[in-house]
Amino acid sequence: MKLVMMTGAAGGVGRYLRPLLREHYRLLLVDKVPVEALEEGEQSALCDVSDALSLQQLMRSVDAVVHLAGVSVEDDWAPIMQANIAGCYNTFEAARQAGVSRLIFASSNHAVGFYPRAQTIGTDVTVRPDSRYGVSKAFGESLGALYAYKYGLGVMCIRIGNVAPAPVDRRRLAIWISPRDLAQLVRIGIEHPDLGFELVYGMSDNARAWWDNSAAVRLGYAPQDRSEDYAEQILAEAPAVDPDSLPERMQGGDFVMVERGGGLPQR
Ligand code: 15L
Repeated sequence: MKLVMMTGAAGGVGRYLRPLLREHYRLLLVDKVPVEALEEGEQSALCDVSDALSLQQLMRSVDAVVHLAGVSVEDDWAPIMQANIAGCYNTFEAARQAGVSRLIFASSNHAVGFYPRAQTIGTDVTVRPDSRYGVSKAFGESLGALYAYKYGLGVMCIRIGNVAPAPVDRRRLAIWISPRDLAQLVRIGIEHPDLGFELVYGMSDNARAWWDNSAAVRLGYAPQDRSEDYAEQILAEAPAVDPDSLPERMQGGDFVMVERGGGLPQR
């Protein structure tokens, strides 16, 4: 059984993925805070992604890394630079030094949040980050390309929409991904025989999507969940909004408003 290391394993996405991945892999769960409630097949280690040497030591017998660690919303530049820029570099570099063969990077839709919702985009467009956080995710994607093309690391960057058991609002009807669909994408990143550099959208089968996810479909992705199953209830409960406002027109939603008179986005 392959050994898969997950950084940021104590976070929300890590908690969703653990039970789905441990059916297939031995898991090394790494975080700067303790990872709770270990199950059979799971081991954990305390490590901050600022600690490049420890990362490399931990990766010694690891087959694949699922890199989730980092700041997960907009924030000040200092924490983003430390965790999402330097920490992301440390993780890719440690994987190279340790001879890891696959790295799955949790990117975000906020790398392209300044595209209008009226435009369907694939993964071939240039980035349009909506925040410093979005810039850090675009940086991680760029690192992924460097390590794939220059060093032969198999890299899959997943521009995740919003992971949750069900979509939580109107915007998330377009970008939602269920935990099991995300686990399927991660497994494609670990198992696909010809993975070079791949960039895909992390979304379920969403009728209201703004993204063309043919890059994922080409790799064999067949999402099992559909946000439309929740649409009637969500739309019935949705608050009235101004459809011409910037956060309603842009894919990134509230993230585009931080420092433009808007508050921090909902998680
Ligand atoms: C993200 O990238 C965040 O990590 C998550 O907390 C959500 O805010 C999500 O984007 C979203 O756009 O809904």
